[in-house]
Amino acid sequence: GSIYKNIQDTIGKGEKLLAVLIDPDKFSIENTHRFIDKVNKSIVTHIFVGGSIVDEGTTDNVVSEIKKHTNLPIVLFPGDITQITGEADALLFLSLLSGRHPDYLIGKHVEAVSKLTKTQLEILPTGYVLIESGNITAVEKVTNTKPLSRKNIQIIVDTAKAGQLLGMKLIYLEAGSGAKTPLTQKIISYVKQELDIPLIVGGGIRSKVELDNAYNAGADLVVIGTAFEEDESFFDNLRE
Ligand code: 1GP
Repeated sequence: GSIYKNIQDTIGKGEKLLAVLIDPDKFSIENTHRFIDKVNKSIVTHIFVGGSIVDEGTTDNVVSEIKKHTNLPIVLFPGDITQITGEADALLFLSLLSGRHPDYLIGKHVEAVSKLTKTQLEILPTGYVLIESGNITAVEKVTNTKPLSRKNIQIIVDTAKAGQLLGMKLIYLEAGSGAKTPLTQKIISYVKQELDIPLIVGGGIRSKVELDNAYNAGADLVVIGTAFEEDESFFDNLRE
């Protein structure tokens, strides 16, 4: 439980965490050294690896390569079972609580067990809550589930809280990769107030202001993918 404990300890000290999300499908492996060098020199604390659709074997190769160049924890954020690799340090064991698709609530999890038990991955049970963002994102398409409406904050809060009551260790509020607008501070703060477990927030965060907004509203760990994919110097601009 070292990665989870580290997250808790860091939050306990009043510090915030930042993950870069690497989609193995879009990542050019020959650039790993240069890319991860930038990550190492930035304020990033975690490397998340995952994507909606990734060719089998690609995640394994990408994670092994990243590992050669960093000591940061590598956490799988898998779009499907084929993205599970023992090369990483931990895995977000995601339940898509915003949807009502049995595969993403329990089905895929059962299928994953035989693979997981062959690894040393630290398993992080995570309630994954997709919220509408103005455009249809990959998660919605791939899982064929509807995101929660931004207008009904009580449903969002209750969904996250239900995840905690089910024993999940993290809640991930997701606007979707490439979301038009990130989640509002109101949504983040209302959810945070009801939770005793760490809160991850991601989707559509493209500036220092938006990052700080998420932190100030109560996000403990923010995930950024697209902004860094589009501009590798993005994290240089996030220093205090
Ligand atoms: C997606 O929350 C992450 O699952 C990151 O989203 O690519 O929009 O930064 P972005």
